[in-house]
Amino acid sequence: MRRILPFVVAALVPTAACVEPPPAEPVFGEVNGLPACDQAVVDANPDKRCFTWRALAGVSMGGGTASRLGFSEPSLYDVVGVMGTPFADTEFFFGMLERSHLSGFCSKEVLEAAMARGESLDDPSNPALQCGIHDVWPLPDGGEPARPGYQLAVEDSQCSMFQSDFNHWYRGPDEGRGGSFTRNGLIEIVHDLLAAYGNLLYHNPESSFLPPGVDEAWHVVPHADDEAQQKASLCANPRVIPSFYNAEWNPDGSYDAITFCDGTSGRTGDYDPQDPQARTVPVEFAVALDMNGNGMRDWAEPVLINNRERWRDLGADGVASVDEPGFNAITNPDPAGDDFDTLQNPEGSEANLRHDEGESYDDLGLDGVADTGDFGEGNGAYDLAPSLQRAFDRSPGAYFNAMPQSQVDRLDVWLDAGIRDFLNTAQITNALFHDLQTRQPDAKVFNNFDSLPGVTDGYIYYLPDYSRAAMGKIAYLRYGDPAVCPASDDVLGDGNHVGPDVVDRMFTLFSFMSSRMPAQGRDVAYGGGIDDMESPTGRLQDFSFLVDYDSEVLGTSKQYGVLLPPDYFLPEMQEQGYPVLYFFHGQGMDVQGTTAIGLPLWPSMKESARTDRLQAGVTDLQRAIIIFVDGNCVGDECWTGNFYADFEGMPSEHRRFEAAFFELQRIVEQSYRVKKPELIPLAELQ
Ligand SMILES: [Ca+2]
Ligand SMILES: [Ca+2]
Ligand SMILES: [Ca+2]
Ligand SMILES: [Ca+2]
Repeated sequence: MRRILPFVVAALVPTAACVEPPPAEPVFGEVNGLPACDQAVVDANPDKRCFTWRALAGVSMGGGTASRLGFSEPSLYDVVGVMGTPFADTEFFFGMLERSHLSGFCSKEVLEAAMARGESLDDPSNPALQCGIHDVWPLPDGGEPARPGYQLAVEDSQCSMFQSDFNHWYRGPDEGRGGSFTRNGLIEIVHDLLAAYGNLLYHNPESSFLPPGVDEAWHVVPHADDEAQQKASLCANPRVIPSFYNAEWNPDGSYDAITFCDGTSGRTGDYDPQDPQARTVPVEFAVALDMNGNGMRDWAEPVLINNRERWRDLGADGVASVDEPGFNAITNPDPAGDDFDTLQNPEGSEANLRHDEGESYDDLGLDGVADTGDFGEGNGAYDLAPSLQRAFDRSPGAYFNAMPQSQVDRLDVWLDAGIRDFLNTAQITNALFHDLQTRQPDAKVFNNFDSLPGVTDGYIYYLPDYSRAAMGKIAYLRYGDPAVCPASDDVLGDGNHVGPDVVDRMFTLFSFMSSRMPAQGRDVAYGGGIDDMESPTGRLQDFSFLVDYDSEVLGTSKQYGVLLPPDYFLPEMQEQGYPVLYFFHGQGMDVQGTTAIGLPLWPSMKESARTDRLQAGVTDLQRAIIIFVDGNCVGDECWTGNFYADFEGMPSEHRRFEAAFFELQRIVEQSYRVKKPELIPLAELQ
């Protein structure tokens, strides 16, 4: 070996003045222990786009998580996929819950009149007690409303906005719903939701979960061995809360509020007091008004909500549409043009379930009653319960609105939602999309799969052009055939929560995500069988598997699913990294199931099913690592889903699921060959 003498080397080194300094290594920031395309590196490199090579996506509960985390920590992700979620816009969602699922009770006067006539409040067949509006499925004989008060689909410009009232929670047809979502199941979901977000129906300084005046013992430990006994004990011992003021039903405090039990033995969303299990499920998050003083919530007795000061939701003009000059129900239904509509007038301030500047309100505190001195009363400002305000602040739309513009420009977003989803996800996602489009004009909406660019004759996931140029940085697919509106329930399952299109939805999501990161050769096809891919055992289990790990954050063992790309074990790839995509499942799903569902993506990362691509030797999906995150409840954590959130409503030390997700990402990035953040010149991205 030839040795260069030190003085010779020294002589060969040019003087410092002549040296072109090496380009400074970009310094990526760190967020939650993960390298990030933080603002400093993005701002310092306007001619490049920063890629973290991470993407987030989820469905239903998980779609809310993907949008919440993706928009609150945009420097960590390149692409966010939000599938079929009612949690896309927290404000709209809770507005819907309050005005629909938790409402529909007769007025104080109507109920008192019925009592004065000696009528039972526990009689669903009494026509005088029908004050709610709700959709019905299945349709009663002949397709006609069976009783006064029943109403078929409530139409708006978006096909249908299904309506529920407290005693009738709409579930729609079984087809396309995905999961049974019975009344008992929905009660569990609301318990979990409010355990995660905190109770949004009241302000209670003593508890972030229980209504004011309800003691800590009014709680069933989820999945405890003696769960049934706990429930029976609570239902036999309702709590009585005197002087629970409420503007609508208890303005003088003369009635007692009570805790109550609900439930059904059937696969239904309805409450029937004659059902043998009608009063077996404690509703921990709400109180009812015991107007007839019998110690239980009768069918017609109202559930109370005291979470914001009362206001006139009439728009800034303070005038209801019917009173606006020129009103005509047919030809001029909204003279001032301020009626809210999720599609046609998302900026409308009348009937948008939100207190807008200029709308009059009662400065009487959250109970709406004068001289009770409760939270917010007489302070000259419009007040919400702090828990409600916090939930609104943490809405995906609020996070998106707070993002720096350079992150808005960096991020690609995929949204989908069914136009006949029993949970009204399209209507809610419309509200989020409006926020997104306001900041990112390059956002496009597509009605049903056939309208995606490049699809001419029947939909297959590999047909559309998923590029930014064709679909926009933000693309929103509203699935379900809009041509059949308004007779929405005639089409069984089309446009429902999961829909008949669930496989198309998954492949379309992954195709979008794949197209939004430079492939850098990860789309070169491999022919042959699995044997040719050289994995440790030569079986698919090498690529698709579950991993147990110890979570320090949660203090327990957890599990995640993995899908490794087909070339992961090839010798020539051992120095190569891959993008990583995290997927959050919804309630009624689990990590085992979603890991299995993800397996069909594997062949599409290996070669194409499309003739021209097959000939060109490219794949349909670029190769990436997919991680399936577990959102299920273990032990007493919750009932059906943890929302991947750090809990506000329940003791949080073992319920820090958001912190646990960041821990999981750190573990994944140490365990697999995940690509590091990278700056790519814009010219290379054309
Ligand atoms: Ca009662
Ligand atoms: Ca309003
Ligand atoms: Ca108005
Ligand atoms: Ca106030």
